[in-house]
Amino acid sequence: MQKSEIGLIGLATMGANLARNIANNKFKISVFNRTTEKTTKFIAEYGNEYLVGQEELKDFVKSLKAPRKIILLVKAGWPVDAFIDKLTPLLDKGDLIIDGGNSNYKDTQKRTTALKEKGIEFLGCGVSGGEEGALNGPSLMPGGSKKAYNKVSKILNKIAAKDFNGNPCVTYIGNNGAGHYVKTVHNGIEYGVMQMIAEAYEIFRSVYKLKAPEIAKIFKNYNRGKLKSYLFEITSEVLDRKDQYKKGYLIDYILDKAGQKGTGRWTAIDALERAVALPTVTEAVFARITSGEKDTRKRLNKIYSKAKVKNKIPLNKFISKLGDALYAGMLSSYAQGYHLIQKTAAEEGWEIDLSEVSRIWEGGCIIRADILNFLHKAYAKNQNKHLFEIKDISNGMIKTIPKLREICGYAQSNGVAIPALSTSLAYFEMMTNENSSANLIQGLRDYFGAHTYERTDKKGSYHTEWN
Ligand code: 2AM
Repeated sequence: MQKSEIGLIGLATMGANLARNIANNKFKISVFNRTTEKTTKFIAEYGNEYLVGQEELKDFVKSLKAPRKIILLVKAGWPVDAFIDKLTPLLDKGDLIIDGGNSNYKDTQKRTTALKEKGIEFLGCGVSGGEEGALNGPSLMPGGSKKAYNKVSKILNKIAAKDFNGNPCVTYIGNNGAGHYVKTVHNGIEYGVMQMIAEAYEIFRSVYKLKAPEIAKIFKNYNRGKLKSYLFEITSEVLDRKDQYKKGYLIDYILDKAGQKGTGRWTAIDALERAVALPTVTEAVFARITSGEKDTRKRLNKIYSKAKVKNKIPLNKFISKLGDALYAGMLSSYAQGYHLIQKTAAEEGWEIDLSEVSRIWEGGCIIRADILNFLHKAYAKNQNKHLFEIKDISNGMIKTIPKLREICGYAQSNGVAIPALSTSLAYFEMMTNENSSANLIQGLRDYFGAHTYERTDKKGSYHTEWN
């Protein structure tokens, strides 16, 4: 039997769909799963001349053309290591393992080093797009050696989604853990954007008392303009879905406790460790955590009365202002995420092209949006700039920031929590203010702890005898 071009281990939804995508593109693929029944069932349903399954790991490895290429799509964490350990004795020098799961980039760095010693190549490849993306075209963020990337670039280019110009949503991101890192930041940005959408929904619901399908219509309209994106599109669909069990809309029966798998938190922790400000993502993580405190919230809700709605802005005017506010908030969130990538790339020695990163996020992935095409062009000649200083962006910010300021004040005076929107604004205000209030912080630190301070008029470090 003819050997397969590539193999895939892990037949949960993402793995199964990615395997079908590869076979649909006429690359012969072998699949394997820890639990054999899954393989048998999958092959019974989807097997064909391009898609074959093996029950034994050694037969799976034997079925692959040399140098072997094996995609791992198993649960992130120790199961990845467990499989690598099982695989390596069966592999030869020059073979390649590609981890397509949501692995922590630090694990990817460790695995790259450990496998290199054995002569085995390793790529940590971010895959975004959920189940549908995996099947019809995900956005792919591969990191590792260029040599390893070149071994699979043909397949990755074929299976990826298409950007706005019809090119594949895949690019070589950089060495080592760079691919998984960029995927993590992608997920962090996703947390921020989703939180801002939820905050907008909350203002419509609690201040304007709109019903789910009315809010769905507003999001549908937002999705026709500069906010056009996958997340806005599916927001209107989620809000418009009638419940299948009871009268009314499904959204009103969904419990307000958000889950998380950890990539947003990793992004926030990494930003803290590297001392880069990433408040929108961090607040989005906190908002999910707060949502989990349902019982406490319920108790406290009984003690405190809600703010009375004051001076309502007419709905039509509000919709337009909020659209601008969301746009500015999203740009602020992107600015933070991109700045984090820039700083990390410099520290890790990765050459990450932010124009390319924006381009491969134009299609396939969860944050795909018209804004990304704008960022793709904006970064083309401005790799090292902060997003706020790129001319096309600053023009947009100058127009929309006043609306973000107005909306934040308005929502808060009406008792609506808008952590992501307000911190996106605060980040903008702080980053665009030459004179911060940290002179007072330094004065206080020097007062109680003799931490010293620098002066504006001369060099050196100073201490004052305050008492
Ligand atoms: P399973 O079907 O045998 O559970 C997503 O969970 C994928 O990762 C599945 O293919 C699952 O295999 C695999 N997986 C989860 N935990 C694993 C482990 N500890 N070792 C190997 N594979 C694992």
